[in-house]
Amino acid sequence: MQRDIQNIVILTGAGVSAESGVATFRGPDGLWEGHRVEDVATPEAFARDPDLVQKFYDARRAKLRTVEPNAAHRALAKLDAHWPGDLLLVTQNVDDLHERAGSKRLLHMHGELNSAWCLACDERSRFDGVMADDQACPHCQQSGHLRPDIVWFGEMPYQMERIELALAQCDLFVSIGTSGAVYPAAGFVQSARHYGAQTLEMNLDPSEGSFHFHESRKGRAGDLVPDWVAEILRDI
Ligand code: BV8
Repeated sequence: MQRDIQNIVILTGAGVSAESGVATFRGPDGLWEGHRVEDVATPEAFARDPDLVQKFYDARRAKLRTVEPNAAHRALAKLDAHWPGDLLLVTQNVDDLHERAGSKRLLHMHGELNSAWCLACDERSRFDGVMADDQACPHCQQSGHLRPDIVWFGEMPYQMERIELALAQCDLFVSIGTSGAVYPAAGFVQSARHYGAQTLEMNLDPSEGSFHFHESRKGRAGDLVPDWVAEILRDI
């Protein structure tokens, strides 16, 4: 690694949670009861069949209680605790494994399973129950207006200005466990390179955007990420 790395942006995708037992989207385990994510994770699907979509997210929210962070999540949390420069972990994942491992400088650009968005009062609140049961909003107490606080296809990802600023200021952009299939996240490597950052990918298979990266390491996140964190912390 270059010695003059101060500011780091890390992007993670479903591959970082795979070894915790959380299904990825486009791998062999990537379908949910025969549904492609693209067919369920849309406002149109929610309008057409809210119960199906709520059940899709209720099932994934319940699954969170049965899984634990893995070595990759823990290594990234260690980096968060010890890195003296700027560090922003941007996750596409809607699970809570990065925060449970201890990452603090973290944002969920595609939302979170453990958050509910009330369409009656527009407030968001922590939620770990069953949304298909028409529970009341903790803020306005009205029932039947909660939707998963998830960014669906066709919806604007969260905190894009903050992400773009971090990409403009970073010296190193690292992409871990993502297929590079979904935008705008898949375009972050090009933005980072445009601003002169070094770029590193760690993935089980080369992503769709692998050719954009200066360096690409092939393997499981649970193996590659702890080694990389040890390497970069050795250089500080
Ligand atoms: C938007 C929440 C605009 C749902 C998700 C062309 C150009 C630009 C945009 C588009 C375009 N065509 C269509 C679009 C729009 C669309 C898009 O990109 N579609 C794709 C399918 C082409 N994008 C959007 O709609 C986005 N919004 O563009 O808004 C806009 C502008 C103005 C105003 C309003 C709107 C919103 C996208 C967000 C959709 N929501 N998630 C949910 O989670 O239920 S996306 C979904 O895919 C997940 O968030 C997931 O994180 C994301 C990406 O998937 P990955 O994380 O990469 O997972 P995947 O399974 O694909 O890959 C896993 C990888 O890990 C693999 O490479 C595998 O090899 C690797 N792996 C596996 N095991 C391991 C491993 N690696 C390491 N170790 C292991 N053990």
